[in-house]
Amino acid sequence: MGVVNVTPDSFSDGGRFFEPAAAIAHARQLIEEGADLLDLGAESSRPGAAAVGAEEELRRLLPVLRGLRDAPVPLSVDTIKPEVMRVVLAEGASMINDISALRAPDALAAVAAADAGVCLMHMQGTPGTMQQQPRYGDVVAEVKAFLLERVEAVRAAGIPLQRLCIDPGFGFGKTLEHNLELLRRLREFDALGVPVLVGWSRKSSLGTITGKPAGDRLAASIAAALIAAQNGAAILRVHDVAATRDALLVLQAVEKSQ
Ligand code: HH2
Repeated sequence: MGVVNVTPDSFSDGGRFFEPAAAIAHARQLIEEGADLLDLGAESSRPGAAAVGAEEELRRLLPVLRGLRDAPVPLSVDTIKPEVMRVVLAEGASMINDISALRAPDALAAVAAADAGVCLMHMQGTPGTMQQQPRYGDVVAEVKAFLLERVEAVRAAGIPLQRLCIDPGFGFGKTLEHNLELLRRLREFDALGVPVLVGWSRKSSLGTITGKPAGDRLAASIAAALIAAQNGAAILRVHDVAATRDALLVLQAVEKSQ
């Protein structure tokens, strides 16, 4: 899953693809590099990011979504707002990636009404406060219990299991230690019976480990992506598609050679 941030303030590439033409060109580049799926986002979720209203979010998203109508891969939209979900689904989006796991009132109904995929992500707190003091007993057990509850809520709303994937939400209300434990024990999420999506690309935990800024975390991002793939992740949400794809091809070649 290649990331296309149509934002002025995303943590690693804010402002680079804010203009529709730049976002569309970037999306096409990621497809060329081998992305199987794109995730379009118009509201940054980095800690402390400014909230964006639905109208502004749609103003950013729609020209890009329309410009990619002929794209050969499915388009996901990263949003927490039901009013945005309804519009982008009507405009041809194939998937909703919701960092709040369809918890907004009316979000379940907005997605149930369409035949789209959904990513349900775990987050402790909100982007404004989530990194202040994340706390868990057993982080894997608590994230799993939350996602199980959301999977059940989504199924009760009439959305079949085949349309879902889940995401532990790396960096969303988690310390470095929480993120590492979730990655190490990622296989435990297989018990939920839906594909697992993982996003470690360029995240601050990688900066803590390597001492490098967001623009210099490519090698660290690839290492995390490969560990996630080896631990069962089905979808990797990444900014650097070409390099991640090469790394995955090596992993797959080794696995096939056995
Ligand atoms: N991470 C980000 C945004 N959306 N969605 C899912 N499902 N999983 C993630 O790990 C995830 C996500 C943050 O990355 P990015 O979009 O590059 O940054 P920003 O939120 O600042 O736009």
